[in-house]
Amino acid sequence: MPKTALITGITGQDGAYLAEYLVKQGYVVHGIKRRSSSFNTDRIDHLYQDPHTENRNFILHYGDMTDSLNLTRIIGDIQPDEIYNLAAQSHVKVSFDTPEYTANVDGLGTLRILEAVRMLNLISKTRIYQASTSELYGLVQEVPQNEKTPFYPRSPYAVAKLYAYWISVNYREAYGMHVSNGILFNHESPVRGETFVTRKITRAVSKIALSNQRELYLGNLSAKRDWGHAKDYVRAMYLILQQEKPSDYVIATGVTTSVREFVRLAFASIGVDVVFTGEGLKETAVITAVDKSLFCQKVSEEAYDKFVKRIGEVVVGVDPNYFRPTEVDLLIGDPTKSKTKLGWEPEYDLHALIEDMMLGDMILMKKEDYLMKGGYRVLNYFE
Ligand code: NAP
Ligand code: G4F
Repeated sequence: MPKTALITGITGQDGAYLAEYLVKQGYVVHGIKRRSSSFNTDRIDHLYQDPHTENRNFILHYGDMTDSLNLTRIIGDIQPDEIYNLAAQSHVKVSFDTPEYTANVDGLGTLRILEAVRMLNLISKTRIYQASTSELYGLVQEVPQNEKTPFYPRSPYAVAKLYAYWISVNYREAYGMHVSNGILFNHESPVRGETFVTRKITRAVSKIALSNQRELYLGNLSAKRDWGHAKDYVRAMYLILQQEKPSDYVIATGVTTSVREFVRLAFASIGVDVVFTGEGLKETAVITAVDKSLFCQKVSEEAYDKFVKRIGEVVVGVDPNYFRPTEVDLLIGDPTKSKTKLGWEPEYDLHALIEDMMLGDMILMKKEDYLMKGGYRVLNYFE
């Protein structure tokens, strides 16, 4: 019999990569998606199977992390071998605007899953992965951070995730459940949500190169993150649930980079040198040189002629609206435990990650460029 997995948050970045990975491992994958007024399944459309297909191995259910009855019914119907609880209001800045909702989904949502498994007498059958986060370390108490580093959350998101972390540990200890926390550091990809900083940068750099955007505005350029690739990180989730005993693991690359440096590397990947000058709100990045052959190879010859005229101009500025009331300044993980116990190794370094994201966004933005230039008649509903 193939194993059955249930993924909450299957329409998100990690949900999509994990679903694809588990289908390849021979699993029957069930996912919970929210009802929304427009399609929210872009990332998993390639896995979709018509409901009339026999022996489907990819099945979606409507549900919501705020609805206990719905979650309990789905878990009872499927009786999964593994649950990957990835659903969350996952944007740190947005959690300051929606703290109660974030607590409900990210904190209590986890409790709802755990309680459903307990009430349905699935404790001996169902293993649970909880999507914990390096945001728990917040105002870091130790550098680098490992499984024993004390937590100091700095946002409503991180506080909600702190509850989820500890309620998972508590159910493991109180009821002997196979529940594990993956304390994942930032991981990105070409399908990363568009408002997280890396994707905001790779999208903007692509648009700026095609002359469809003049400037990019960011918040705290000095924040440092340990950025990996989501493809590598979903493999770690799977490995965590294959362990005989449940435990908590840091998943990270062990390398940290500032937002400022990420911007510089994204431009450099298409042959553009930018230099940062000024301080605080007055800090800007200016184009200083363009490598013609790399730019033409990665963008296009047509775009080069226009872009090269921008040497000396500002392309990045600071907008305080993107600052957070409390910031996490530095994250860098120590993945020793996951490397030794899980045998996990990331395949992507930061350069490979940026190449992958820039390639994806350049293709996307070229398509948009084509559409903007009249390749497609945009529907106007008020016409
Ligand atoms: P993401 O792209 O924002 O995906 C979040 C998923 O949760 C989406 O499928 C979303 O549905 C779903 N969701 C949100 N609210 C929900 C609700 N009320 N009920 C049901 N589903 C809901 O996040 P991600 O980057 O894949 O991250 C996956 C998980 O890992 C999250 O729990 C996140 O907090 C955690 N995490 C992420 C990172 C990272 O760097 N990516 C690091 C550490 C931990 P829609 O598509 O409909 O919005
Ligand atoms: O890309 P970010 O929004 O990610 P953040 O806050 O680190 O959270 C992500 O990673 C966590 C793991 O550590 C996850 F748990 C969480 O769900 C999410 O996936 O911001 C990264 C850094 C921050 O310091 C932020 O202040 O970039 C800084 N930043 C600077 N300018 C910006 C911007 N962030 C965003 N989103 N937008 C900006 O314009």
